[in-house]
Amino acid sequence: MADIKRKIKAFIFDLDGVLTDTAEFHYQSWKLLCEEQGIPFNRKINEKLRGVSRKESLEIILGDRKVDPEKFAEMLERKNNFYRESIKNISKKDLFPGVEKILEELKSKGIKLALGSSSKNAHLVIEGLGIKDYFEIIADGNSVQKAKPAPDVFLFAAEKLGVDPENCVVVEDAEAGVEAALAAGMFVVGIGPEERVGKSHIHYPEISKVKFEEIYARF
Ligand code: B16
Ligand code: MG
Repeated sequence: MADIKRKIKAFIFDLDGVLTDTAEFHYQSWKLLCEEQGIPFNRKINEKLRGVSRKESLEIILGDRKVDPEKFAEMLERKNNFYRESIKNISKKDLFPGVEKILEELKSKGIKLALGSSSKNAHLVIEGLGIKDYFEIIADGNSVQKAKPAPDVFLFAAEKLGVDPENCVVVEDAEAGVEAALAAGMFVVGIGPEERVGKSHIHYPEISKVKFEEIYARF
C-alpha cells in the first residue's frame, strides 16, 4: 500500500512569545501609554492582547471608552514609539534558549522556514535578533488585512513558500494564533500553558522543550 502519511514541508514560526519575549516590551509600552492617558491597564488585560494586532489591542484596552479616530491613531503611534524605543537594543541574547538550534536543525532537514507574526515591527525585531536569514518568507502585520485569529497571515506564508497548508507546522504562543493556524488547516505546536494553547495539536511549556520526534509522530 502506498505511504499516504502527510509530510512536513514547512515550519511557520510566530515571533513574539515564541522566538523572543517581546511580549514584555509590548506590555511595558501599553502600560506607559495607559498611565499617560489615565486608562486602567494591568497584566490580566495584557494577556488578552497576546498575538492580537496593535489596533485590536487598543480597542480591547479602551473597552467602552470612546475616542475620536485622530486620537485613536495618535495613541497607536505613541505606543509604537514606546515599543520601538524598547526594542532598539534587542540582540541575539534576547532569543529564547534553544531557538537557533531548532532553526538550524530544521534547515538541515530541508524544511522551509517562514515567520508568521501579527507585528508590523517583525522585520526590525528579527534583524536585531540576528535570525533573519533563516527565513525564506517573513509574513507579518503588513502582509495581510485580517489579523489573527483569521488564518490569513499563515496562508500568505504558505502560499509564498509554495507549500500546501496541510504540509505546514505552525509554532504559536497565543490563543488567537492557535485559532488562526487551525483555521488555516495547519498542524499547530503550542508554546505555553494549557489554558492558552490547549487547542493546539501538541504543546510544550517553552520552545526549548520542543521534541521533533513527537511532532513528526503526531503529524
Ligand atoms: P506591533 P506575534 C504580536 O506578535 C504580539 O503578540 C502582540 O502583542 C502585538 O500587539 C502584535 O504582534 C502587533 O505588534 O504593534 O509590533 O505591530 O505574537 O503575532 O508575533
Ligand atoms: Mg506570539
